[in-house]
Amino acid sequence: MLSEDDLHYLRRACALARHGLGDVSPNPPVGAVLVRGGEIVGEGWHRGAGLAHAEVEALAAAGGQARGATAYVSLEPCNHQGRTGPCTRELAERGVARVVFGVRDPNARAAGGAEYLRSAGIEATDAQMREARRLIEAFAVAAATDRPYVALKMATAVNGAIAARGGMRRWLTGEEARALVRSLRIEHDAVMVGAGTVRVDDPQLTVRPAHARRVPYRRIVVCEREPIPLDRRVLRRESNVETVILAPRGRAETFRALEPLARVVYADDERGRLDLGAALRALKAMGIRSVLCEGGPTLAAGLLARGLVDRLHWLIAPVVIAGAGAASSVGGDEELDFGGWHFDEVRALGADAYLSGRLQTEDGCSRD
Ligand code: AOF
Ligand code: ZN
Repeated sequence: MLSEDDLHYLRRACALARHGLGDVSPNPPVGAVLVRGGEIVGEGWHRGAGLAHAEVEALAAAGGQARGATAYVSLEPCNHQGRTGPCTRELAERGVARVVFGVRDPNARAAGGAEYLRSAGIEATDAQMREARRLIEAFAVAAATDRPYVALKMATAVNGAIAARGGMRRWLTGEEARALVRSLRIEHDAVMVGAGTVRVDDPQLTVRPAHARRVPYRRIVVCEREPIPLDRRVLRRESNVETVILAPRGRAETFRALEPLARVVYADDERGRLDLGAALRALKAMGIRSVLCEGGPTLAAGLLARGLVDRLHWLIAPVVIAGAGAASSVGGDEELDFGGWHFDEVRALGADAYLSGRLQTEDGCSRD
Protein backbone atom coordinates (compact mmCIF):
# COMPACT_ATOMS: atom_id res chain seq x y z
CA MET A 1 0.00 0.00 0.00
CA LEU A 2 1.18 3.48 -0.77
CA SER A 3 0.49 6.44 1.49
CA GLU A 4 0.01 10.09 0.60
CA ASP A 5 3.60 10.67 1.79
CA ASP A 6 4.84 7.96 -0.58
CA LEU A 7 3.13 9.67 -3.51
CA HIS A 8 4.47 13.05 -2.43
CA TYR A 9 8.10 11.82 -2.46
CA LEU A 10 7.56 10.01 -5.74
CA ARG A 11 6.32 13.23 -7.30
CA ARG A 12 9.41 14.92 -5.93
CA ALA A 13 11.51 12.24 -7.67
CA CYS A 14 9.67 12.99 -10.94
CA ALA A 15 10.33 16.71 -10.52
CA LEU A 16 14.06 16.02 -10.00
CA ALA A 17 14.11 13.80 -13.10
CA ARG A 18 13.04 16.79 -15.18
CA HIS A 19 16.39 18.50 -14.55
CA GLY A 20 17.90 15.89 -16.87
CA LEU A 21 15.64 16.62 -19.85
CA GLY A 22 17.71 17.51 -22.89
CA ASP A 23 20.88 16.01 -21.42
CA VAL A 24 20.24 12.33 -20.82
CA SER A 25 19.41 10.86 -24.24
CA PRO A 26 19.63 7.96 -25.12
CA ASN A 27 18.80 7.33 -21.45
CA PRO A 28 15.51 8.35 -19.85
CA PRO A 29 15.32 11.19 -17.29
CA VAL A 30 15.23 9.69 -13.78
CA GLY A 31 15.05 11.22 -10.29
CA ALA A 32 15.50 9.66 -6.84
CA VAL A 33 14.77 10.67 -3.24
CA LEU A 34 15.91 8.83 -0.09
CA VAL A 35 13.76 9.29 3.02
CA ARG A 36 14.48 8.11 6.56
CA GLY A 37 12.35 8.84 9.60
CA GLY A 38 10.19 11.28 7.64
CA GLU A 39 13.21 13.32 6.44
CA ILE A 40 14.79 13.58 3.03
CA VAL A 41 18.39 12.38 3.51
CA GLY A 42 19.49 12.35 -0.14
CA GLU A 43 18.33 13.40 -3.60
CA GLY A 44 19.68 13.01 -7.10
CA TRP A 45 18.93 12.81 -10.77
CA HIS A 46 20.54 11.29 -13.81
CA ARG A 47 22.65 13.95 -15.56
CA GLY A 48 23.73 12.18 -18.72
CA ALA A 49 24.44 8.82 -20.34
CA GLY A 50 27.60 7.34 -18.83
CA LEU A 51 27.19 9.34 -15.63
CA ALA A 52 25.79 8.09 -12.33
CA HIS A 53 22.20 6.93 -12.22
CA ALA A 54 19.74 8.86 -10.07
CA GLU A 55 19.79 6.30 -7.24
CA VAL A 56 23.58 6.40 -7.04
CA GLU A 57 23.55 10.20 -6.79
CA ALA A 58 20.96 10.07 -4.02
CA LEU A 59 22.92 7.36 -2.16
CA ALA A 60 26.08 9.44 -2.36
CA ALA A 61 24.24 12.44 -0.92
CA ALA A 62 22.77 10.36 1.91
CA GLY A 63 26.02 8.71 3.01
CA GLY A 64 25.45 6.50 6.08
CA GLN A 65 21.87 7.71 6.39
CA ALA A 66 20.83 5.48 3.50
CA ARG A 67 20.67 2.47 5.81
CA GLY A 68 17.03 1.66 6.58
CA ALA A 69 15.76 4.41 4.26
CA THR A 70 13.02 4.25 1.63
CA ALA A 71 14.14 5.04 -1.92
CA TYR A 72 11.65 6.79 -4.21
CA VAL A 73 12.72 6.49 -7.83
CA SER A 74 10.76 7.74 -10.85
CA LEU A 75 11.86 4.61 -12.80
CA GLU A 76 12.36 1.02 -11.70
CA PRO A 77 16.01 0.66 -10.62
CA CYS A 78 18.13 -0.93 -13.32
CA ASN A 79 19.23 -4.50 -12.87
CA HIS A 80 22.02 -4.63 -15.44
CA GLN A 81 25.58 -3.55 -16.01
CA GLY A 82 25.42 -0.92 -18.76
CA ARG A 83 27.67 2.13 -18.89
CA THR A 84 27.07 2.08 -15.11
CA GLY A 85 25.03 0.07 -12.65
CA PRO A 86 23.35 -2.08 -11.57
CA CYS A 87 21.42 0.21 -9.18
CA THR A 88 19.60 -2.73 -7.57
CA ARG A 89 22.92 -4.00 -6.13
CA GLU A 90 23.87 -0.52 -4.89
CA LEU A 91 20.55 -0.06 -3.10
CA ALA A 92 20.83 -3.50 -1.47
CA GLU A 93 24.46 -3.04 -0.42
CA ARG A 94 23.77 0.30 1.18
CA GLY A 95 20.99 -1.18 3.29
CA VAL A 96 17.97 0.56 1.76
CA ALA A 97 14.90 -1.08 3.30
CA ARG A 98 12.18 -0.24 0.79
CA VAL A 99 11.92 0.97 -2.82
CA VAL A 100 8.94 2.70 -4.40
CA PHE A 101 9.26 3.36 -8.14
CA GLY A 102 7.01 5.21 -10.57
CA VAL A 103 6.98 2.91 -13.57
CA ARG A 104 8.67 -0.29 -14.78
CA ASP A 105 11.70 0.00 -17.05
CA PRO A 106 10.65 -0.83 -20.65
CA ASN A 107 14.27 -1.57 -21.57
CA ALA A 108 14.48 -5.37 -21.57
CA ARG A 109 18.22 -5.32 -20.81
CA ALA A 110 17.79 -3.29 -17.63
CA ALA A 111 14.52 -4.85 -16.43
CA GLY A 112 13.92 -7.21 -13.51
CA GLY A 113 14.88 -4.67 -10.84
CA ALA A 114 11.76 -5.21 -8.73
CA GLU A 115 12.21 -8.99 -8.70
CA TYR A 116 15.87 -8.68 -7.75
CA LEU A 117 15.11 -6.29 -4.89
CA ARG A 118 12.40 -8.60 -3.52
CA SER A 119 14.74 -11.59 -3.70
CA ALA A 120 17.20 -9.53 -1.62
CA GLY A 121 14.51 -8.98 1.03
CA ILE A 122 13.72 -5.38 0.06
CA GLU A 123 10.09 -4.35 -0.31
CA ALA A 124 9.65 -3.04 -3.87
CA THR A 125 6.44 -1.38 -5.09
CA ASP A 126 5.47 -0.31 -8.59
CA ALA A 127 3.32 2.81 -8.13
CA GLN A 128 2.16 2.75 -11.77
CA MET A 129 2.18 6.53 -11.73
CA ARG A 130 1.09 8.38 -14.85
CA GLU A 131 3.47 11.30 -14.24
CA ALA A 132 6.41 8.87 -14.15
CA ARG A 133 5.20 7.07 -17.25
CA ARG A 134 4.89 10.41 -19.07
CA LEU A 135 8.54 11.17 -18.27
CA ILE A 136 9.73 8.05 -20.11
CA GLU A 137 7.16 8.18 -22.92
CA ALA A 138 9.77 8.95 -25.59
CA PHE A 139 12.23 6.43 -24.15
CA ALA A 140 9.56 3.71 -24.20
CA VAL A 141 8.63 4.32 -27.85
CA ALA A 142 12.27 4.36 -28.95
CA ALA A 143 12.87 1.15 -26.99
CA ALA A 144 9.92 -0.64 -28.60
CA THR A 145 10.15 0.46 -32.25
CA ASP A 146 12.71 0.98 -35.02
CA ARG A 147 11.98 4.71 -35.21
CA PRO A 148 12.27 7.71 -32.90
CA TYR A 149 9.38 8.96 -30.77
CA VAL A 150 7.52 11.61 -32.79
CA ALA A 151 5.68 14.55 -31.23
CA LEU A 152 3.74 16.88 -33.51
CA LYS A 153 3.33 20.54 -32.59
CA MET A 154 0.56 22.53 -34.22
CA ALA A 155 -0.21 26.18 -33.58
CA THR A 156 -3.56 27.10 -35.10
CA ALA A 157 -6.60 29.34 -34.95
CA VAL A 158 -9.70 28.03 -33.16
CA ASN A 159 -10.88 26.47 -36.40
CA GLY A 160 -7.61 24.64 -37.06
CA ALA A 161 -6.50 27.07 -39.75
CA ILE A 162 -3.01 28.56 -39.98
CA ALA A 163 -3.55 31.12 -42.75
CA ALA A 164 -6.34 32.69 -44.77
CA ARG A 165 -6.87 31.53 -48.33
CA GLY A 166 -3.81 32.51 -50.30
CA GLY A 167 -2.62 34.52 -47.27
CA MET A 168 0.69 34.63 -45.47
CA ARG A 169 1.23 32.42 -42.45
CA ARG A 170 1.74 34.58 -39.42
CA TRP A 171 2.60 33.90 -35.82
CA LEU A 172 -0.73 33.29 -34.07
CA THR A 173 0.12 32.38 -30.49
CA GLY A 174 1.56 34.49 -27.68
CA GLU A 175 4.78 34.59 -25.66
CA GLU A 176 3.84 31.81 -23.18
CA ALA A 177 3.14 29.47 -26.08
CA ARG A 178 6.50 30.35 -27.64
CA ALA A 179 8.24 29.59 -24.36
CA LEU A 180 6.50 26.23 -24.25
CA VAL A 181 7.71 25.42 -27.76
CA ARG A 182 11.26 26.36 -26.73
CA SER A 183 11.12 23.98 -23.79
CA LEU A 184 9.63 21.23 -25.96
CA ARG A 185 12.59 21.56 -28.32
CA ILE A 186 15.00 21.11 -25.45
CA GLU A 187 13.24 17.89 -24.42
CA HIS A 188 13.68 16.24 -27.83
CA ASP A 189 16.80 15.11 -29.66
CA ALA A 190 15.77 16.93 -32.82
CA VAL A 191 13.30 19.34 -34.39
CA MET A 192 11.83 18.49 -37.78
CA VAL A 193 10.01 20.51 -40.44
CA GLY A 194 9.02 20.06 -44.06
CA ALA A 195 10.75 21.86 -46.92
CA GLY A 196 7.66 24.01 -47.51
CA THR A 197 7.94 25.54 -44.05
CA VAL A 198 11.63 26.31 -44.63
CA ARG A 199 10.75 28.01 -47.92
CA VAL A 200 7.82 30.04 -46.56
CA ASP A 201 8.79 30.82 -42.94
CA ASP A 202 12.57 30.40 -43.03
CA PRO A 203 12.80 29.38 -39.35
CA GLN A 204 16.13 29.11 -37.55
CA LEU A 205 14.99 26.16 -35.36
CA THR A 206 17.67 26.54 -32.72
CA VAL A 207 17.64 25.76 -29.02
CA ARG A 208 18.96 28.31 -26.60
CA PRO A 209 21.35 28.25 -24.96
CA ALA A 210 22.86 25.73 -27.37
CA HIS A 211 26.05 25.25 -25.36
CA ALA A 212 24.17 24.13 -22.25
CA ARG A 213 23.09 20.82 -23.80
CA ARG A 214 24.97 17.63 -23.19
CA VAL A 215 23.37 15.94 -26.21
CA PRO A 216 23.87 17.50 -29.68
CA TYR A 217 20.79 19.01 -31.23
CA ARG A 218 19.66 18.28 -34.76
CA ARG A 219 17.50 20.30 -37.15
CA ILE A 220 15.84 18.04 -39.70
CA VAL A 221 14.27 19.13 -42.98
CA VAL A 222 12.16 16.66 -44.93
CA CYS A 223 12.45 17.38 -48.65
CA GLU A 224 9.97 15.32 -50.64
CA ARG A 225 11.16 16.50 -54.04
CA GLU A 226 13.14 19.72 -54.26
CA PRO A 227 16.07 20.82 -52.12
CA ILE A 228 15.66 23.96 -50.03
CA PRO A 229 17.35 27.19 -51.16
CA LEU A 230 20.96 27.56 -49.98
CA ASP A 231 20.35 30.87 -48.20
CA ARG A 232 17.93 29.47 -45.61
CA ARG A 233 18.60 30.07 -41.93
CA VAL A 234 18.50 26.34 -41.04
CA LEU A 235 21.65 25.96 -43.15
CA ARG A 236 23.61 28.50 -41.11
CA ARG A 237 26.17 26.96 -38.83
CA GLU A 238 25.42 26.92 -35.12
CA SER A 239 27.60 25.43 -32.42
CA ASN A 240 26.44 22.01 -31.23
CA VAL A 241 23.63 21.97 -33.84
CA GLU A 242 23.64 19.82 -36.95
CA THR A 243 21.25 20.10 -39.89
CA VAL A 244 20.05 16.91 -41.54
CA ILE A 245 18.28 16.93 -44.89
CA LEU A 246 16.12 13.90 -45.66
CA ALA A 247 15.87 13.47 -49.41
CA PRO A 248 14.78 10.95 -52.07
CA ARG A 249 17.68 9.15 -53.73
CA GLY A 250 15.87 9.42 -57.04
CA ARG A 251 16.78 13.13 -57.01
CA ALA A 252 20.23 12.85 -55.47
CA GLU A 253 21.83 15.06 -58.17
CA THR A 254 19.74 18.07 -57.20
CA PHE A 255 20.73 17.70 -53.53
CA ARG A 256 24.51 17.73 -54.09
CA ALA A 257 24.76 21.49 -53.58
CA LEU A 258 23.43 21.10 -50.02
CA GLU A 259 26.12 18.63 -48.98
CA PRO A 260 28.72 21.19 -47.82
CA LEU A 261 26.08 22.85 -45.63
CA ALA A 262 24.18 19.94 -44.14
CA ARG A 263 24.15 16.20 -43.75
CA VAL A 264 22.06 14.82 -46.61
CA VAL A 265 20.48 11.46 -45.84
CA TYR A 266 18.62 9.55 -48.53
CA ALA A 267 15.50 7.73 -47.41
CA ASP A 268 13.20 6.41 -50.08
CA ASP A 269 10.90 3.62 -51.18
CA GLU A 270 11.69 1.14 -53.97
CA ARG A 271 10.66 3.73 -56.57
CA GLY A 272 13.14 6.28 -55.27
CA ARG A 273 10.54 8.53 -53.64
CA LEU A 274 10.94 9.92 -50.14
CA ASP A 275 9.46 7.51 -47.61
CA LEU A 276 8.64 8.84 -44.14
CA GLY A 277 8.98 5.43 -42.49
CA ALA A 278 12.45 4.97 -44.00
CA ALA A 279 13.33 8.57 -43.07
CA LEU A 280 12.49 7.97 -39.41
CA ARG A 281 14.40 4.69 -39.38
CA ALA A 282 17.44 6.54 -40.76
CA LEU A 283 17.17 9.09 -37.94
CA LYS A 284 17.03 6.32 -35.34
CA ALA A 285 20.13 4.76 -36.91
CA MET A 286 21.86 8.14 -36.36
CA GLY A 287 21.05 7.93 -32.65
CA ILE A 288 18.05 10.28 -32.72
CA ARG A 289 15.46 8.90 -30.30
CA SER A 290 12.91 11.69 -30.19
CA VAL A 291 11.74 14.25 -32.71
CA LEU A 292 9.54 17.32 -32.36
CA CYS A 293 7.82 17.96 -35.70
CA GLU A 294 6.77 21.58 -36.14
CA GLY A 295 4.92 21.22 -39.45
CA GLY A 296 4.07 22.19 -42.04
CA PRO A 297 0.73 20.87 -43.23
CA THR A 298 2.12 18.36 -45.75
CA LEU A 299 4.53 16.73 -43.34
CA ALA A 300 1.91 16.71 -40.56
CA ALA A 301 -0.59 14.98 -42.86
CA GLY A 302 2.00 12.45 -43.99
CA LEU A 303 2.99 11.51 -40.45
CA LEU A 304 -0.59 11.37 -39.17
CA ALA A 305 -1.82 9.29 -42.11
CA ARG A 306 0.88 6.71 -41.48
CA GLY A 307 0.28 6.52 -37.74
CA LEU A 308 3.74 7.93 -37.03
CA VAL A 309 2.74 10.53 -34.43
CA ASP A 310 2.99 9.49 -30.78
CA ARG A 311 1.95 12.77 -29.18
CA LEU A 312 0.18 15.91 -30.29
CA HIS A 313 0.96 19.35 -28.82
CA TRP A 314 -1.79 21.66 -29.97
CA LEU A 315 -1.66 25.40 -29.31
CA ILE A 316 -4.85 27.26 -30.11
CA ALA A 317 -4.81 31.02 -30.51
CA PRO A 318 -8.05 32.90 -29.71
CA VAL A 319 -8.64 33.86 -33.32
CA VAL A 320 -10.72 32.51 -36.18
CA ILE A 321 -9.41 32.45 -39.71
CA ALA A 322 -12.61 32.00 -41.63
CA GLY A 323 -13.20 31.19 -45.26
CA ALA A 324 -13.61 27.99 -47.25
CA GLY A 325 -10.10 28.22 -48.59
CA ALA A 326 -8.33 28.84 -45.27
CA ALA A 327 -5.13 26.78 -44.99
CA SER A 328 -5.39 23.94 -42.49
CA SER A 329 -2.56 22.86 -40.19
CA VAL A 330 -2.98 19.41 -41.70
CA GLY A 331 -2.76 19.42 -45.48
CA GLY A 332 -3.91 17.10 -48.23
CA ASP A 333 -7.36 16.02 -49.41
CA GLU A 334 -7.45 12.65 -47.67
CA GLU A 335 -9.86 12.15 -44.81
CA LEU A 336 -7.73 10.99 -41.91
CA ASP A 337 -9.23 8.59 -39.46
CA PHE A 338 -6.49 7.49 -37.13
CA GLY A 339 -8.29 6.45 -34.01
CA GLY A 340 -8.49 9.65 -31.99
CA TRP A 341 -6.42 11.27 -29.29
CA HIS A 342 -6.51 10.98 -25.58
CA PHE A 343 -5.85 14.49 -24.28
CA ASP A 344 -4.08 14.16 -20.95
CA GLU A 345 -3.10 17.79 -20.55
CA VAL A 346 -5.40 20.72 -21.18
CA ARG A 347 -4.71 24.21 -19.90
CA ALA A 348 -4.73 27.92 -20.62
CA LEU A 349 -1.43 29.42 -21.67
CA GLY A 350 -1.69 33.20 -21.58
CA ALA A 351 -4.42 34.05 -24.06
CA ASP A 352 -3.96 30.72 -25.84
CA ALA A 353 -5.10 27.18 -25.08
CA TYR A 354 -2.78 24.18 -24.91
CA LEU A 355 -3.93 20.62 -25.46
CA SER A 356 -1.58 17.68 -25.36
CA GLY A 357 -2.55 14.12 -26.12
CA ARG A 358 -1.32 10.75 -27.15
CA LEU A 359 -2.84 8.21 -29.45
CA GLN A 360 -5.24 6.25 -27.30
CA THR A 361 -3.39 3.24 -26.04
CA GLU A 362 -3.33 1.67 -22.61
CA ASP A 363 -0.46 3.15 -20.56
CA GLY A 364 -0.51 0.54 -17.78
CA CYS A 365 -0.91 3.20 -15.10
CA SER A 366 -3.42 3.23 -12.27
CA ARG A 367 -2.49 6.53 -10.56
CA ASP A 368 -2.27 10.16 -11.55
C1 AOF B 1 18.17 3.64 -13.27
N1 AOF B 1 18.49 4.90 -12.90
O1 AOF B 1 19.01 6.99 -13.34
C2 AOF B 1 18.60 5.58 -15.17
C3 AOF B 1 18.23 4.26 -15.56
O2 AOF B 1 24.12 2.54 -19.80
P1 AOF B 1 23.57 2.88 -18.46
O3 AOF B 1 24.31 2.17 -17.34
O4 AOF B 1 23.45 4.36 -18.21
O5 AOF B 1 22.09 2.27 -18.38
C4 AOF B 1 21.09 2.85 -19.15
C5 AOF B 1 19.78 2.15 -18.92
O6 AOF B 1 19.42 2.16 -17.54
C6 AOF B 1 18.64 2.84 -19.63
O7 AOF B 1 18.46 2.34 -20.93
C7 AOF B 1 17.45 2.56 -18.73
O8 AOF B 1 16.94 1.27 -18.98
C8 AOF B 1 18.09 2.58 -17.36
N2 AOF B 1 18.09 3.98 -16.87
N3 AOF B 1 18.00 3.35 -14.60
O9 AOF B 1 18.06 2.74 -12.43
C9 AOF B 1 18.71 5.87 -13.78
N4 AOF B 1 18.87 6.54 -16.09
ZN1 ZN C 1 20.63 2.24 -12.64
